[in-house]
Amino acid sequence: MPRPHERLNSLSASALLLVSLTACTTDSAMGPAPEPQPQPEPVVTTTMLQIDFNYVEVIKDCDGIEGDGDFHFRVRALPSWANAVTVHNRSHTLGDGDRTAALGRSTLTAAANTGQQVTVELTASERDKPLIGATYNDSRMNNATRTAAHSYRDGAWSGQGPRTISLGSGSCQVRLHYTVNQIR
Ligand SMILES: [Ca+2]
Ligand SMILES: [Ca+2]
Repeated sequence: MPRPHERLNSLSASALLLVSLTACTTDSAMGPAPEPQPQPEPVVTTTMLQIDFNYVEVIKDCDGIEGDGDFHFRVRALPSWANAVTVHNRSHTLGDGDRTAALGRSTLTAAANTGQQVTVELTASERDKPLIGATYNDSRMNNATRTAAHSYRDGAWSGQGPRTISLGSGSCQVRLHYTVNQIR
């Protein structure tokens, strides 16, 4: 024999069930079911990142008293959701303290999912020519590469603002200057 309060709970549950069933019955008695409405397109939220590749600066030209350095710079943006973008891929003759012109701008749009990433990559070489024989890359700047990653998390991109990527050391050094801005 259930105790009084248990019995009351049981009655309440039955009453709720009854109300629920009654509601269903009433709805279907109101007439034919309404036409199914077309489903709205799912909202795709996107984010937009703008990267200005400002210039590559030659800090030390890898040639010293022999003259200006004979550089080749490649700059790429590598989005995790799309193909790599080659921003710049050219040779330059530059001495200590010289810099390239502006390299360009990449505007990248992605689904706003945490984990999206853009890697900025600088690759540089400096050519030397012996008195006799073929040119070769200076061993201190021989397709040197370095990257910096920017990732999207909870609505914001990491590493916004002015950034740099440096290659080399001592008398053979270059540096990419770029700026990261989240547009959306
Ligand atoms: Ca050199
Ligand atoms: Ca050289």
